[in-house]
Amino acid sequence: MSIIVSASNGLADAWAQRMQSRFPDTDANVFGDANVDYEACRFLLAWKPDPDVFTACKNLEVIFSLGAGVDHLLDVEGLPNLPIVRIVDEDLTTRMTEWVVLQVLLHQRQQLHYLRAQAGNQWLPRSHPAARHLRVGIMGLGELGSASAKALCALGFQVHGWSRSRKRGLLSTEYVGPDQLQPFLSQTDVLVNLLPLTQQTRHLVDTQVLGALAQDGALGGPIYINAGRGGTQVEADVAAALQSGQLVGASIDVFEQEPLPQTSPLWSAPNLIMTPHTAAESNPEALSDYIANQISAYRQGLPLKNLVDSQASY
Ligand code: NDP
Ligand code: OXD
Repeated sequence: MSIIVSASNGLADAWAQRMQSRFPDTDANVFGDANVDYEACRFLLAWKPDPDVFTACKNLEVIFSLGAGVDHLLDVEGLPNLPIVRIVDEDLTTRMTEWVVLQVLLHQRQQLHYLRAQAGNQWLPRSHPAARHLRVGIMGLGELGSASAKALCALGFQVHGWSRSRKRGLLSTEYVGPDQLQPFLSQTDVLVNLLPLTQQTRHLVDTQVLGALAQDGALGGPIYINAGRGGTQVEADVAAALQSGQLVGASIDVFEQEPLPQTSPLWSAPNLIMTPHTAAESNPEALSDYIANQISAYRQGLPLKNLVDSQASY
């Protein structure tokens, strides 16, 4: 019952070593290593895996996404119809919460203005709205969206959310489904996108969605923040909205093509903070116990947790 890792992010060795030390009696290898008995592999740990792993490892039983998102797996040719477990862990959730809160505060507290002023040796105080006067709308109230919502509520922001199904009691105002997208947007000064990439969410955030955000907010116009997936936004529309002032600021961690091509209009868009898909990294040291514990449970006949819904694709 050996373990195989296929990850194109430079962390495959680290994951295999962690699994090997957790299961000394089991082989844990990286796909492509010499002398691996691929037919013995039962567990695949994958991040944007090599499609050949599915041809070589014919006896897989469970696939572990090395991330909370699974779009990187679902479109790989030859993906077998097996249970897919995604990462749901406090370490990853905390990292994402930190990033979201940081970005909301950077815009609320006018940090881009102060960085520009400092670069020009200028002392330029500017007032900022109180948290209680800003309406933050979170698209995607799952593991990550809910945690960010709680943290922002604790700081005093007015937080509401939009998802596919109602989360009873999480927030006083929740919007559900396509019919409630417009009312959700019209009450939003700061839009936080934490949606998975699915057929329904692809290119959802476009000129129309950005144009439907509240225009009368305390920051003088809306802010857009995305750490979900780049494919959920139309990047040319986001860049145009920043250029025209329709958006007064944005923070983006995820892009349709990564690394972001040099030709992207986002590189020169004003008031945009970009990070290179580092909002919440899946750290092998922090997260290997989560996967190892699930493998142990599975071997004992216990159910797997945090399985991907193959119909919903997340
Ligand atoms: P979850 O599956 O827990 O939550 C997804 C949320 O999105 C749910 O609330 C779901 O609604 C909602 N949703 C899905 N489809 C739709 C739709 N069509 N309309 C409205 N709402 C929808 O995922 P996580 O919170 O764990 O992760 C979210 C995403 O964050 C991941 O898929 C990944 O893409 C991204 N991510 C990015 C990272 C980074 O470093 N930038 C790190 C980790 C994750 P419902 O609750 O009703 O099911
Ligand atoms: C993830 C990611 O999905 O890092 O976990 O993007």
